Order: sequence, then C-alpha cells, then structure tokens
Amino acid sequence: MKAKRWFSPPVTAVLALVLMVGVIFFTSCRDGGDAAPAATTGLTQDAQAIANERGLSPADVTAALKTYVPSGQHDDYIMFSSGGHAGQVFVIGMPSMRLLKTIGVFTPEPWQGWGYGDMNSMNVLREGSRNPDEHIITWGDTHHPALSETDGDYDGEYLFINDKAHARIAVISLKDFKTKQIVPNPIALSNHGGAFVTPNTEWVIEGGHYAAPLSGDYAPLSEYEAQYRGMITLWKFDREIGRLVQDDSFAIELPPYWQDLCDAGKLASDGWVFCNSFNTEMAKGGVEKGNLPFESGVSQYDTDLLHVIHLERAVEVAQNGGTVEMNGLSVIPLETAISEGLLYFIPEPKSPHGVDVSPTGEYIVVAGKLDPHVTIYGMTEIKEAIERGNFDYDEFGVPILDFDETVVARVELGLGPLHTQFGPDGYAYTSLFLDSAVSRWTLGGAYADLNDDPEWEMVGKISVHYNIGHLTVAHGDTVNPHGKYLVALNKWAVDRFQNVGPLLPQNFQLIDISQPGDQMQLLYDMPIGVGEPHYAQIISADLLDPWEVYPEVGWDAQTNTISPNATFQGEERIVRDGNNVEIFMTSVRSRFVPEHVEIRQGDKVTWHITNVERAYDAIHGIAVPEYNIHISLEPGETVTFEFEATRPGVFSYYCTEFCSALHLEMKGYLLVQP
Ligand code: RUQ
Ligand code: CUA
Repeated sequence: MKAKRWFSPPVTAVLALVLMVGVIFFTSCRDGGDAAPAATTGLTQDAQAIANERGLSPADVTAALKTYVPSGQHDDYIMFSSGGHAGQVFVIGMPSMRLLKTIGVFTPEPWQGWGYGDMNSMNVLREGSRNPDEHIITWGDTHHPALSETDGDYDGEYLFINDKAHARIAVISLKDFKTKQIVPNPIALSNHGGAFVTPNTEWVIEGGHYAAPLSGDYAPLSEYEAQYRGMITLWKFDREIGRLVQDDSFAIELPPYWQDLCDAGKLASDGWVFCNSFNTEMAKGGVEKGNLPFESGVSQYDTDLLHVIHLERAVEVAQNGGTVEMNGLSVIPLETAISEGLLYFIPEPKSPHGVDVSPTGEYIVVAGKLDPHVTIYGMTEIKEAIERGNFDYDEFGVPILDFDETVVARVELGLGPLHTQFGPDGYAYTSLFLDSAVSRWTLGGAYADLNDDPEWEMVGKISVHYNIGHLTVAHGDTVNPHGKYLVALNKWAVDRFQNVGPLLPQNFQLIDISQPGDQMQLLYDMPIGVGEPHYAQIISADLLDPWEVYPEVGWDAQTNTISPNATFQGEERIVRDGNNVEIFMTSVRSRFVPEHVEIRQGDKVTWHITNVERAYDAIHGIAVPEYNIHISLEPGETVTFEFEATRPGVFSYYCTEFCSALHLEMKGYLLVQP
C-alpha cells in the first residue's frame, strides 16, 4: 500500500486561486480589459482577513470553496434521501447540501397538501393501508430509495422507496416529485430488502425482514419452523402508467430466516438477485421467559446465508403457473423454488448487513457487522459452483454453495462494516459503523486496466462523526459510478452542532473523493433535523427533467390527464343535487372564484379547484380550517376534496401561499346555514 500523505495547500495558495478568479472576473467584466489591482488585492486581503478572523484553516477554506454555490447557480448533483421514520423523502442539492424539498410519501405533509384532503393523496394513502376501513396508516419507516434505471444507470424518471414498518413500497414520479402509489405487501409483516430495481426497472425488489406466517394468520412461536416464513417480492413496474402492477408481480417463499438487504445483479450478474439474511439460527427471543435475547440468539452461528436468486428463472416459473395465490399475490412455494433451481445459499460472515453488486456485476460485496472484513463473491465462481452441483443443504432443502469456491477475496477494513458503494476508478467505499469511518479499497481484478497492480486492499480511511450507517456515492450503485462526492449518513451527531435538546439531528457529511489513494477530504456537515435517514442515492442533476408547470390547465396529477373536473375561467359554478353540493372553483392571482360558497348544514360537499396559472412558481394553497383541509395548487393542477358540512357557521377559506402582493385578499367565505 502506497500511502501518499496529502498536505493541504496553504491558505495563500487557496487565496491565490481566489485572486485569479477575481482577476478573470474583473478582466472579462471591464471594457478596457485591464484588471483592477486595487480591487483584487483587496479581495485577497479580505478573504485572508476573514479566514484569520474566523479561525479557518487552509483545509476549511478549500472545503468552503468546493461547496459554495452562489445565489442563482444550481447544484451539479441531487441526493434523494430516505426520511427514515419521518416517512418522507428529502431532496438535497450537492455540493451545497441545501435542502430543496421534502416529499410527502407515507406521512402526510401539509405544505404539499399531501394527506390533508386532496383526494389523490387521500386515495394513495388509503390504498396503501392494509386495512383502510380500520385505519389509514399515516407514517412509514423509509430506508432505501431507488431511482429508476435504464441499462443499469439512473434515468431520472421515478423513485421508489420502502416502508419497513408496514412492508410497503411507494412510487414517486420525478416529473412532479409526487407520490403516485403505495402498495402494501399482502404477505409480509415488514420489509428491509427494498426498494432496489433491476437494471431496466422491470422489477422492483422488496425483500422481507422479520419472518411471520405469510398468510397473516396467527401461529404460535412454537410452530416457528413450520409456519413462519421469509419472502421476497418482485413487483412488476409498468413504466407507461408509472405504477407497480400486483397482478403481474410475484413473491418467492423463503425459509424463516430474517432476510436483510438485497441488491439486483447487473451486467455479469444480470438476471440474478442477492439478499442477505440473519437469524439463520431461527432464534425466537423471549428474554423475559429466560430465553436468549434476540441480540445474542440471532448471532450464535459463525455464518449466515447469502440468498442467491435466479430471477430470470423465477420469472419463467411464475409465468408458467408455478405459483400459488396468497392474499391476492402469486407466490412461488419454497419447494418449487428449490426444485426449479432458482434459490441457492452461500455462507456469509456473521450478521451480514449490506450486499452490494459492483459496477460490472461481477462482484457481490457482503459486509458483516461482526466481521472486520468485507467478503467478495464472484459471479463467475457462483455460476460455476451451481453448474458443478455438489451442494450442502439447509434444513429446508435449499442448496448451499461452498464458501471457499465462491469467494474471490476478503479485505480487512475495520470494525462494523455495513454498506459498500463504488467509484469509477476501481475503488469501493465501505462504511464502518463501530470505527466511525469510511474506508476506501481497491476492487482487485475488476479494473486491471486502471490499476497498475490490481489488488484487493484498503488504500484510505477517513473519520466521520459519528456512527455511520449507509454511505452514498454519486451514481455509486450503478454500472456507471461518477465518484466525486460521497455522503456519510451518520446516525449520531453528538458534538457537531449546537445542542437542541436531547433529541439530536443526524449528520450528513459530504466528502470529496475526487483525489486518489488516501486523499479524501471532509467538506461539509449537514444536520438532518428529521429522521432518521438510512440510504440515499445521488443523481447527476442534468438527468432530471421535471415539469415547471403542469402540461395543461386542469391537470390531474394522479391520472396524468386533464381532469373531468377541470374548471376554466368563466365556468366556475356551484351545483346542488339534493344535499350533494359540487363546487367548481378557479384560483389565480389573487382571487378564488367563487368567493362566496353558501351551503346548508348536512350538505355533502365535493369541491374541485383548478389553479389556472401558467407562470413558473405561481402556487396557491387553499385552507378550509374547520375540516382539517389544506390543499396545494400547483400551476395547472386540478384538485378535489370532500367534506360533510356538519357544523353551521361562518368559515373562511383562504390562500396559504404568499402568491402576490394581494395574497391576503385571496380569500372567500364558506357560509353554512343551520
Ligand atoms: S439499513 S437499518 Cu443499514 Cu439500509 Cu436499514
Ligand atoms: Cu394565492 Cu396567496
């Protein structure tokens, strides 16, 4: 290992850069073309004085220069981060680390009117609830966002994310950054191995987590081995309609181990899926009864079992009727999965967490929380071992491939390795939870042409603050990693920020990984005061092509067509049919039409409102406070909400977005006669 020590350039060198930029700026801006020495010298002295006054080191100054994005300029990359048990998605610009948006997904979000009356959002939340007549679920535990891919790289069209708590997957369109669908898994209690997509997004992977009877029925823990099961679901994604289609999806029954993270194969491993598992001990807990607690019960064996799933073959089996139906979902029974040769296991180091497929698809990297190494399996070796066919079997009859025959390398990195991402230059990056560090290592044979002496070895390590979970690199899980930036998603912040009470933010740390070897520079700490984020993906901003305004006035964001309830200016009206009242309203700067809505107590009100604006950023909101209604009206959008006028009285409805100088005048009266 050639450890090159990197010395931060002295402040003067950095300031020389500032000076040069200043000279160029002044030169190009002035007619005469002659620089203004006084001004630029002044700039240098100012910057030096500021650095001195604020006690900034040369490294601080370079970090500031690398992250600062001036007003009016845009970030190069966009990070989509899970919002953890806040149930949302954060959209963050990079390298500025500015929060651009929080997308309401599983959790209602009032600014966007998500879950506060807008029938589209209410329907998504309702359909996403397992027993909607009993209760609508209004939160989720998001872990893993997955950008849609074409040919194994992000295409900027859709985002998927799992809800571990309720075994659900959500679909978000990146045309309007709105959640379009939430699907509850009909046979699972919880999920952790989702969302991950296959290289062309034909399938969205949802791996389970804690084993339970797939039927959802009761079974005592004494029948764990017989009645409890794991599962993986392959959701078919229809890109045309932008929805997961349950009728074309299927699941595979798995032994009652706890399946953990998954990843889709790509290129060399295209058509395969990999999932970790833990609790292959099938520990049942019950510390209060004198049993081993889960924490030690599930960590007794030296190895757990990497699940290697032949997706291509599973699809054939599912399409040729090799499934049974369970709660409306097609399921390939475990014995069929075994007999059809679509499920294999390989021993993997104790308590594995992340399983990550390298950009060429050749290597499958497993990090075991209780093993200081990452273990790298070769797809060529896996296929050969399956071909040879001399298997061991687990107690459910699943063939187990030999560890030594399928492992191509193990690299010692440090304590608590969790997740791995990749760079464009043969580097891999692994988060080390216990070490609070990110390690950089070389993927031996993978990039023989890029490295003189391809090795499997660690080449650098950088401390992070503190207790890193996931890490993410720009396009770092695709066939085309960009490198450049890495974000450490740290669970603990401890002393990094002002104390805001005992509940602390998490800490996203931006790290510059553009230089080789052990040169990695910490650039920025971003507190995340909503939590708790798990995984995030970083996409080049130029791949996103969202709408500025909806394509046409009267747009229904859910059907992606003109709403039958679209209302155009001059057509506003209130229609009564018995005690059903239908309102067709428009909004434009700065009025609602109509401004008086007179109804009677007991009326059932269906209220359609169209924002007829075509100007970028001309948003209106409408609040009807008595009924817990708040709607966001984006330019062109038609929204419907409903309520029953239970109480007589005078209510005002008003616009909640500061849309114009006369925004405060944008209101109306809702008069409910007794
Ligand atoms: S995760 S604990 Cu390390 Cu992806 Cu969910
Ligand atoms: Cu419209 Cu304020």
